[in-house]
Amino acid sequence: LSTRASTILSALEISTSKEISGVYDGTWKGTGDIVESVCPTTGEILARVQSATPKELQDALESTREAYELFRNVPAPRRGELLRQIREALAAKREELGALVSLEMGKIRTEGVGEVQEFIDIADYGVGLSRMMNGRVVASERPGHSILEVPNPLGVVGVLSAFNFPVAVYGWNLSLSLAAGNATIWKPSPSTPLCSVAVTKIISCVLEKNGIPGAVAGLVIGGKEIGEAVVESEHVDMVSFTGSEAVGRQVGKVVQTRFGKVLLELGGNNAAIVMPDADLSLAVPAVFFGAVGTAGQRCTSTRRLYLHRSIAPEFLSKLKSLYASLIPGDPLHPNTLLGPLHTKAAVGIYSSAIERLKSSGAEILFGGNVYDQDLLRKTGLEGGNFVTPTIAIPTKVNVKDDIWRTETFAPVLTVGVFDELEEAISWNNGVPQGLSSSLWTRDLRNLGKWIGPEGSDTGIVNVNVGTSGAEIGAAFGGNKTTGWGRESGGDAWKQYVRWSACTINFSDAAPLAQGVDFSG
Ligand code: UN1
Repeated sequence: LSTRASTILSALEISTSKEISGVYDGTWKGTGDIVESVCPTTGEILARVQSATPKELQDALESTREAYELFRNVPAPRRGELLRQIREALAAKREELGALVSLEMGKIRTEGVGEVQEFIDIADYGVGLSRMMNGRVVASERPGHSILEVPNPLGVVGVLSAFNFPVAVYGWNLSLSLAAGNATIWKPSPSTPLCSVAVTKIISCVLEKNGIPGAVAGLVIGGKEIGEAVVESEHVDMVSFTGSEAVGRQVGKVVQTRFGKVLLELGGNNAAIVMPDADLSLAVPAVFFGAVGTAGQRCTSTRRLYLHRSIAPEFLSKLKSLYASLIPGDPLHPNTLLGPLHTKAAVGIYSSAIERLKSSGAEILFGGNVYDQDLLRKTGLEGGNFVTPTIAIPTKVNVKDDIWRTETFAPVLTVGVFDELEEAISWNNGVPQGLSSSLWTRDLRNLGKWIGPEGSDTGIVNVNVGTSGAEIGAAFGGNKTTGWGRESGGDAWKQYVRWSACTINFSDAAPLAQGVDFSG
């Protein structure tokens, strides 16, 4: 193993000499297929992780269930105290975990550390929430009666997360779920197993130290069949899934068939709209970060750019110079802004998207190719999945066309020019996905239109803020084929509880509602 990798792994007490257990339900185990963690920057195999066998998964599901049955009786503020300790333990390893995210996922260091910070933030939020998950008292129409709305723990929450946020998205789910009194079982992306092992180690330490069963935060690493088994399991009350639309559609159907709860975070195809009165000194760098940050691998990455005709040439020339300043590099290096794509397969998807754009007659204003291997060899990055961020201008905007409708998980930005805001909003809304969108303007009238009933139909609707980089306080999620799920802040916690409407009679009579008389 390279020193670059072994320093990071040993700082997190991940053994580099033997195979790593990928299942935790109070004890570490795993005798299933081997999952390899491959560094997207160098192609180096970082570790071999033992996944769950079907039997180990069933055992873990049972342990999680048992852990829930105990944990649901722990008072909520006490659960908050556990989250506070988890938050402290994560903060103590912030830099190390952030570096591991960069090493294994490929995002740049500040974003890797930022992702751990996002977990810390949502854990803080969970601490507060643990004393504020209030029900309500509702006025009854009957004398001497009261109606209570009581939030109780839900059960077991299965969290299926994606490679692109291997720490934060689990953090959103764990924090709310734990505050609510549930046990979780985490099935991470099989291509980022080390991040999930490192995070689970930190959390299990806190739980065990407090005498709480470790299966309250279980882990099962594995491939498709393990994911399917979690989704099908009657032990799992809610499935929170982040990933592609195609898989999400399956997950939704299967969970619905057994009447479980489901929370879906699927694709994004996010647009930024720039009005003539926008402050370009803010809008250009924001679009640059939105489209190129994380090498275009956020669900919230900017994929479509709609420019008002009057500012389009100036905007594009400024944006192009920012693109031209990019040098691909090791994401662990503090000066790098552009890391690799996560997998070789993603490079293929990038290339076919470029082909499709070219064959449709689109102008490639910038990029459009995989990085020159000779250039990469000079910096020792020839094993990495590097592609040039691309700006493409199709011959026209037709949101019915695949060029505009498909989410390509790579840094490809497609540009269109409009004359009226209404036209740009209709393009924004014309695609199947509905995650994030961003309008750049100083004019209140545009803002009102954008956030109102005729405005953007996405879950995240920003003004003078890019499409990506949401804080934890707002509910995160999207509409339409994005799956309608909401995670993180806002009222998202309300999905992680079982609501009971309790009508209580304190009187000496038993009147029926609506004045119904059944006395004969
Ligand atoms: C994702 O892309 O899956 O808004 C999550 C953002 C981050 C979370 C993204 N806070 O970009």
